[in-house]
Amino acid sequence: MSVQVKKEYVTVRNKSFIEKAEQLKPELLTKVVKPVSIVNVKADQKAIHGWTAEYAAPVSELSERELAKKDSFILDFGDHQVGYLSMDIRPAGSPPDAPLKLKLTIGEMPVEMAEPFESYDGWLAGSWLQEETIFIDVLPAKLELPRRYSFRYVKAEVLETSRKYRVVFENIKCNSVTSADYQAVKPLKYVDPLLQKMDEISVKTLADCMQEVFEDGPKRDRRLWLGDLRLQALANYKTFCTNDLVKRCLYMFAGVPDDNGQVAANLFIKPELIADDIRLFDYSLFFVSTLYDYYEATKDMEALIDLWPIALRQVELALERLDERHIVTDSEEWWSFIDWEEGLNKQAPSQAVLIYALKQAIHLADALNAPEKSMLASCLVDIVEAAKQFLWDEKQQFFISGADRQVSWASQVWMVLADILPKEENAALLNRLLMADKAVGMATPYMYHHYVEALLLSGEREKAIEQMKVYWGGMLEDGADTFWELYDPKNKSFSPYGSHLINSYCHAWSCTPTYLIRKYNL
Ligand code: RAM
Repeated sequence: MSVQVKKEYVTVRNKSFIEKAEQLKPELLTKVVKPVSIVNVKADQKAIHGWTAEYAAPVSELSERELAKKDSFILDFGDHQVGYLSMDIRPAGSPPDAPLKLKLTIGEMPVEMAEPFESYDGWLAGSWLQEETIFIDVLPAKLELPRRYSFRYVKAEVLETSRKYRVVFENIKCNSVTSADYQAVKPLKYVDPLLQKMDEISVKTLADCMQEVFEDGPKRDRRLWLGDLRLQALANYKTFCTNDLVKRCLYMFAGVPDDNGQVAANLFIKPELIADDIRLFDYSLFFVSTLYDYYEATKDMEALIDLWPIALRQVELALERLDERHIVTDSEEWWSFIDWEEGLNKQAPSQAVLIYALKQAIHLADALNAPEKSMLASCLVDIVEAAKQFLWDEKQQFFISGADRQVSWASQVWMVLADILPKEENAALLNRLLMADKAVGMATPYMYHHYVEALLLSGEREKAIEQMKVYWGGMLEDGADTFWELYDPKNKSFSPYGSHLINSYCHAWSCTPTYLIRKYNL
C-alpha cells in the first residue's frame, strides 16, 4: 500500500490565524535523564520482533572500559525518551593520531539495536531510522548531537580509532523535552492494576508526543496530523489540560487551507507553517470534531467564532462528494484514511464519519446561532436515511461498503459511533461482528480506539475493558514503554510501510486508553 499524491494544492495563508497559533507556542520543559544500564540485545523467539534487551552491567562500568576498533556497547535509558543526547569521549593510550569514527544507533525498541538499518526495504524514507556516523578529530571531546531523538536504547560502535589509542565514554545523557506538565495530571483512584498501568503508559505516550505541536510520533512522522490531533486532544482534556496547545493546532490547520477551503491532512511546522499536499475525507471532517471537542472542553466562544467558517467549509466539501442517493462516492485513490487495514473499502465508514461530524457541526451551529443550522440538519436526515437504505444489508445484518459490498469492522464500528441505530441494535451489531468470520479486520490502535469507544457507547462496558486488556495490555506484555503506532496481536511484525523497523513505537493515536478509562470511569 502506498500513498499517491496527485494534485497540487494552492495554500491560502491566513496571517491572523497563523499569528494566533504562533502566540500560543508552548515552552518546552526539559529534564536530564541518564541511562540506567548497559544491556545485551539477544535473539528471543518469544519477544516482540524476536529480540530482547538483557541487563549486562552497570553504566558506571563504562568509565573503566577502553574501546578499540570494533568494540561497542548498548545503553538502556530505562524508559522512552524524547530529547537531545550528549556524551564525553576521552582518549586512552597514546595521543590520538587519527580521527575517531563512531557510529551511533538510536532506537525505541530492541529490534532497532539488532537488525541493521541497511536491511530496511520499506516504502517510507529510510532516513527516519535514527543513526549517526561521526568523525571526531580532536579528543577529548564533548559530543552534543543536534538532532532530537525518540528512543530508549543507544548503541555506540567504534568503527575506527588507530592501533595506538582507545576511547572511553562518560557522562552520557539525554536532555529530554516535552510541553506536557505532569503536575497537571490527576492521579487515578482505580484499583485494577492493568488499567492503572495502561493509563500511565498512555499519559507517557501523550507527553512524549507533546512538543511544539501535538506530534503524531516523535520518531516518525514528527508532525501534526489531524486524525491524531483529535484523539490526543481528547486524552489531553482528561490529563494535562494543555488546552492552548489544541487551540494552537486548530489555528494552524485553519491558517493554511487550500484555495478550495479544505484543510490539509497534516502540516509541517518548520521552517514555517506548511500544509502538506495530502487531503483525506475523514481527516478534514475531524477539523469539525476537534473544534467541537475543544469547544465542549473550554467553551472558548472567540475561537469558535474564528474557526467556524473553516469547520463549515469541511462539511460543505464532504457534502459535495455525495451522489444523488446521498451516499459518499467511493474511489480508488487514498481519499479517506479510516485505517491501515489492507483492502479496506472506505465508503461506508466515511459515510459514518460524515454523519458523526455533521452532528457535531449542528451542535456548533446551534451554539453560534448560525444560519446554516437548518440546512445541516436537513442534510443529516437525508444522509442517515441513505446509509440505512443503501449501505445496510438486511440479509447479512451488516453495513456494507463499496461496489463489492464489503463487510468490515471499520464500517460497523463507525456506524455505531455515528449513532444511527437504537443503542440495543448497536450492541447487537457489535456482538454479531465478533462472530463474523469474513469481516475485514482492523490494523491500528487508532481503529481499536474507535471499536472500544463504540462498545462503551453501546453499553458493552465489560467487553470494552476486555478488548483494551487484550490489545493495549498485549502491548504492555510485549514490553511497551509507550504505546505503538501499529499492533496486530496475530502478526506482531505488521507494518503498512514494509518493515517493522520504521514503525513508530510512541504514537499519538495509541494514547487513548487514558481518555477511555477516565471518561467512562472504567
Ligand atoms: C501515518 C501516521 C499518522 C497517521 C497517518 C494517516 O503516517 O501513523 O499518525 O495519521 O498515517
